[in-house]
Amino acid sequence: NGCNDKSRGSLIVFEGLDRCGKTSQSGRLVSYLEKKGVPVESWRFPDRSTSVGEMISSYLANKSQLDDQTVHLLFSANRWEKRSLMENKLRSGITLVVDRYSYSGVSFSAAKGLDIEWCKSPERGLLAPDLVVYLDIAPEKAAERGGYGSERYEQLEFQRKVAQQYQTLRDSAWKVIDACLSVDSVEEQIREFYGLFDKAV
Ligand code: NYM
Repeated sequence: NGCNDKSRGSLIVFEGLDRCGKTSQSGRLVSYLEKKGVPVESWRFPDRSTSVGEMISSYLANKSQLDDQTVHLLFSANRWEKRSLMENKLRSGITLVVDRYSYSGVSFSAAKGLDIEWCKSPERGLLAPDLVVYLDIAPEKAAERGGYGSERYEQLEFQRKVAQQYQTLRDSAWKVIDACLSVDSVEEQIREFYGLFDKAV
């Protein structure tokens, strides 16, 4: 997807279990790229600002009940509704740093026992990331980090299943980083991966 086209922005995705540090590390990468003068925007999924996103948010907060297939398709629809905007941004040279994407969609739903191929199919046709940063942390370690919040899925037993599903999704765009290193070392490694990736583009 335009990997050798310098005028296009890059799609960089952060993935990992809840409390692995994605949000702060993706924020740090955005600040770093801004300082380097790279046009960049920070994105996240679910995007809770749309009406689909509101339904997801209320489900995650346990304020509404939806069956597993329905919420899976809502998460996917939430990415589809942003697809053309994302494509336009990338085309206009903006790099997008995205906190969670299809890998979360598939891993969290497959962890509930849904068929993984079924989970993947609504993701087909979404934009493929150029670089995936997977912040690797043992579920037990993540649980120790100030504890989970009260949202759905934020439980050790479930996160173990999610971690297993993530492992089946690793592909050539993935860079795995040990999320138990210090915040600064993780940041440093992400910059290195970005540098190698940027040179290769
Ligand atoms: N989540 C996120 C899914 O189950 N499917 C998806 O497609 C996405 C993008 O939502 N526990 C789950 C993972 C998280 C939760 O995400 C909310 P966050 O990053 O905590 O706002």
